[in-house]
Amino acid sequence: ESVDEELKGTDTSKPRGSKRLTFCVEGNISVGKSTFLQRIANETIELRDLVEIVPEPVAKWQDVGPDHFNILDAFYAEPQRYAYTFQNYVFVTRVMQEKESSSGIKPLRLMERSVFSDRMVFVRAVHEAKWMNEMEISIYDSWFDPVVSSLPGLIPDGFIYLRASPNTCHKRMMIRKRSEEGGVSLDYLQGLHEKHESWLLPSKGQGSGVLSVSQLPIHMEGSLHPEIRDRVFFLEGDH
Ligand code: TTP
Repeated sequence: ESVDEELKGTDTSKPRGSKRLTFCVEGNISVGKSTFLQRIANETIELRDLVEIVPEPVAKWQDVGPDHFNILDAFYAEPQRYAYTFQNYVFVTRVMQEKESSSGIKPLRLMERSVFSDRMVFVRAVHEAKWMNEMEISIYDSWFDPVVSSLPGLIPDGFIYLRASPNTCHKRMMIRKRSEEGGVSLDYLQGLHEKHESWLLPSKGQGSGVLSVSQLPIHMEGSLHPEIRDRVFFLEGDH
């Protein structure tokens, strides 16, 4: 409800004809991003006409081309072989998804994840795990900033961080049982959690309250635009 209030507030305070706002919903694997977005899309009648939901293109990763390759599965089965290929395809599908949703007229757009979490969370994790080698990370880095800068639709007005303990996410992942994620360990989720934290909440002690606005700058590290500093909303999701 607090989020609904927040979003309504954000939206109605905007004068007619002003730029559409885009927020990206972030958080660990299985934290509940899709559920959160579906609730907004389906259960909150007043918001339905105001908010366009852009889900993550997971289905595109599970069914590629006429041969129906499952690249998400290939990545988890052989991460060292496919991490770069997978992260490259994740980026490309986000660009396609953004293009498809860019002509919408609803004043608020909520997207599941962003190229920034790809870069700041997953690409870092696979590099640390040595699933991407130095050459591959250099290739990724060499195109990331210039390509993102040339596609302004990929840069959101802010982030909504759904935050829960890695334990909670692990339990939810076990219940969901997505077949590709059988080998995802609590340790891996712990690593992803820490990367979300240092990216979106670089200073600890800001985690209380149902909905708060972090006034803290986002770590820049070359990949975040200064205009989205101070625009991180976060929700505690352990319940
Ligand atoms: P998530 O983006 O975390 O989506 P989800 O469906 O788990 O989210 P929720 O339950 O909160 O709705 O990840 C989808 C899968 O893709 C997951 O196994 C992690 C993997 N993944 C990567 O390995 N690299 C990436 O860059 C991204 C975005 C996802």
